[in-house]
Amino acid sequence: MSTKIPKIIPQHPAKSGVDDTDGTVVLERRTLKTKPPKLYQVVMLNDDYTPMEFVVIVIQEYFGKDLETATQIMLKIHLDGRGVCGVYSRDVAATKVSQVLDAANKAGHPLQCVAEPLDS
Ligand code: TYC
Repeated sequence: MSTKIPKIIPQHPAKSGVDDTDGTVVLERRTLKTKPPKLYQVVMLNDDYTPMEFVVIVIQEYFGKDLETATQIMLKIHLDGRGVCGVYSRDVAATKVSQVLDAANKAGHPLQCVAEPLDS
């Protein structure tokens, strides 16, 4: 007695499904849709102790802002409690956070920043 084993035909994923022509079935379906990577904003937080000049230097150094823009961001953080320094992919945002926290720790300042996912 012989058992009939359905043949698996490699197909273009978008065309996966039942092949009516010879009765064989494609068992695997892969989607072609790739979503753009999630973005993260690096948010810096205010505190009462970190010098304004230090925050401005950090924003210039790690977020590529010029002096005027860095000063505006620092003042926004000082007044509102928080401010966005930049928007990046997850890994880059995490690296920026580490760099800022490292620099702040080494200088003995309590400056904090976090990466927050953006809705996409
Ligand atoms: N509030 C601080 C001060 O008055 C300045 C400051 C600004 C600290 C932004 C942190 O993320 C910060 N010295």
